[in-house]
Amino acid sequence: IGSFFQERPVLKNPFLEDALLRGYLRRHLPQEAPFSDLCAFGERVANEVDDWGRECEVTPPRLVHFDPWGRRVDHIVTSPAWKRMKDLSAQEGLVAIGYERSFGEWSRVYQMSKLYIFSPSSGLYTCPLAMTDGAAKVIQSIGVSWPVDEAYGRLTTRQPERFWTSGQWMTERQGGSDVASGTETVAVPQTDGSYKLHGFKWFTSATDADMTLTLARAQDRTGATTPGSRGLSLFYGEVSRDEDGRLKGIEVQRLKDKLGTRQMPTAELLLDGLPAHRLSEEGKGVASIANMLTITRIHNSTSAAAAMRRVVQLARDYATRRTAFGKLLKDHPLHMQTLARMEVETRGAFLLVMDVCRLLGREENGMATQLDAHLLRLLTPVAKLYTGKQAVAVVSEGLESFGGQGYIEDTGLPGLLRDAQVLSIWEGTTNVLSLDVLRSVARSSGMVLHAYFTHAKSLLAGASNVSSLAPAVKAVDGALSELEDFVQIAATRAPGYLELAA
Ligand code: MFK
Ligand code: FAD
Repeated sequence: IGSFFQERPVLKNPFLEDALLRGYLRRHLPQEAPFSDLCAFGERVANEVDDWGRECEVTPPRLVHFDPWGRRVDHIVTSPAWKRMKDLSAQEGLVAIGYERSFGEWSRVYQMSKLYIFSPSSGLYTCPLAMTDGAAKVIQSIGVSWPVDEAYGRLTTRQPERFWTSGQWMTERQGGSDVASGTETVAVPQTDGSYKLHGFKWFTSATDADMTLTLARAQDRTGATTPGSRGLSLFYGEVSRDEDGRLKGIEVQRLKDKLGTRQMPTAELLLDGLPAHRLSEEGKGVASIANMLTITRIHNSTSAAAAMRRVVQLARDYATRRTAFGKLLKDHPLHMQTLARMEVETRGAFLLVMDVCRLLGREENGMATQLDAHLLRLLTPVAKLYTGKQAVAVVSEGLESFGGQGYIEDTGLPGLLRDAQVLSIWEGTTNVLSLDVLRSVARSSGMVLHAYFTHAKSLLAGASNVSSLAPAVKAVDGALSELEDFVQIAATRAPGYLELAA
C-alpha cells in the first residue's frame, strides 16, 4: 500500500493570511479597533467554524411533511451546525455591524470584511444573512414602525435568542428575472387592513427563516389586480405555526435538488392565505425591494471574492506541501504563474467589492456626494455580474491546482465550485444585470457613466508617473468626450429605456 501520504492543505486564520485585506483596512479605516475582532474571528473560522460548514454540507436539510400521526407539519430539518451558524451570526454581529455603525462610513467595509472571512466556511449561512441584511435595509428605508419595528430589532440584534433571519420570495414559475410579468401571487385585503397572500413561490432559499419580504398583486374591491410592474406591491409576512404545529398559510411543496448550495434549504412554497402586511405603496413593489437587491448583490459579490480568496489561499498552502518532478509545486514557475493569475483576479474582485462597500457606507452615513451615489448605483450590478462569473473561473482553476484531489468530494474542494456556480444566477443573472447597468445609465441620462469616468480619471491622475497607464488615461478622456454616444447606445440596447431617459 506504500508509506507515502500527502499532507492536506491547511486552512490558517483567513484574516492573518490575507495581506491585501489587512493592507486595505489599515490604509482606509481610521481606527485600529476592528483588527482584533477580525483577527479573533479569523481564528474561530479556521479552528471551529470551518468544520461546522463541512457538517452543513454533509448533513443537508430535509423536509418532513407529516408527523407520525399523519398531521401535515412541513418541518424543514436542518443540521445542528446550521443552527450554530445562526447563533454565531448574531453573536458576531454579521448583520448588526451594518446597522450599529460604530465605524461610521467604514461600518459596511468592516461588516463585509467579516463576511468575507466567514463566507467559504459558513455552510452557505451567508445566504440567509444577505437576505436578512437586505430586509433590514428595506425596513429602515421605509421607516422602522409598526408592523415591522419588532422585526427590524430582531434582524439587527446581536442576541442569538432574539435573532431572526428573513427570506426574499420574488421568483415564481413564470419569471425570476421578469418578476413584473411572472408574479401571479395575489394579496387579498382583510377588514383590519392586513392581507392574505395566495400564490406559489418557485424558489425560496433558507426557508427556515422567521419572516419574509415578498411581492404580490393587491386585489381591489372588485377582486381585480393590475398586471405588470405597476401592479406589484411589497409585503411583509411572518413564518409562524398554529397551535397544531402547522405553518400558517404556507405549505412547503418540496425542497429543490440542487447542483450546489446543498447546505441550505431552497423550497417551493404554496402560499395559501399567508397573513401579510403591505409595506410599499401599491404598485411600488419592485422599486421598494430594489434596496434589498442592492444589499444582497453586494453580499453576493463579497461571497464571490471570498470564494476566490479561499481557493487561492488553499492552493498556495498546498504548493508548499506537494512535490512533483523532484521539487515542491511552489518551485515550478509555471504552476506559480497560474497561482499568480488567480491572485490578480482575486485582488481585482476584492478591491472592486470593497469600493462598493465603501460607497454604501458613505451613502448610509449621509456622506455620499452625487458622484458617490452615481458610482454606487452603477458599480453594484457591475461588481455582482463580474465577480459572479470570475468566481467560477478562478475556483475551477483552483481545483485543478490540487490535481486529482481537487475533484475528490471529501476534500471539501468540489463544494467550492458547486457553490460558486450559483453566484452568477441568483440575485439577477449576468445579462439581466447588464441590462440593469444600462437602466442606470439611461435613467441618469448618462450621469452614472460621467461619474465613473471622472472617478477613473482622478484615480489615474494619482498614478500619472506610471507610463504604462497612459493608454488608460487616453481611453478615459476619449470616453468622457463620447459620453453622449454611450448614453444613446445604452438607451437603444435596452429596449424601452430611451423613453425612460427622455
Ligand atoms: C451569498 C450571498 C447570496 C445572496 C442571497 C441569495 C439568495 C437568493 C435570493 C434570490 O435570488 S432573490 C431573487 C432575486 N431576483 C432578482 O434579482 C430579479 C432579477 N430581475 C431584475 O433585477 C429585473 O431587472 C427587475 C425585476 C428589477 C425588473 O423589474 P421591472 O418591474 O421590469 O423593472 P422596471 O419597471 O424597470 O423598474 C421598476 C422600478 O424599480 C423602477 O423604479 P420606479 O418605479 O420608481 O420608476 C426602477 O428604477 C426600480 N429599479 C429596478 N431595478 C433597480 C431599481 N432601482 C434601484 N436599483 C435597481 N437595481
Ligand atoms: P429566467 O428569467 O427564465 O432566465 C433564463 C435565461 O434568460 C437567463 O440566462 C437570463 O440571463 C436570460 N434572460 C432573461 N431575461 C433576459 C433579457 N431581458 N435579456 C437577455 N437575457 C435574459 N429567488 C427568490 O426569489 N428567492 C430565493 O430565495 C431564491 N433562491 C434561489 C436559490 C437557488 C439555488 C437558485 C438557483 C435560484 C434561487 N432563486 C431565488 C431564483 C433566482 O433568483 C432566479 O432563478 C434568477 O433570478 C433567474 O430567474 P429564472 O430562473 O426565472 O430565469
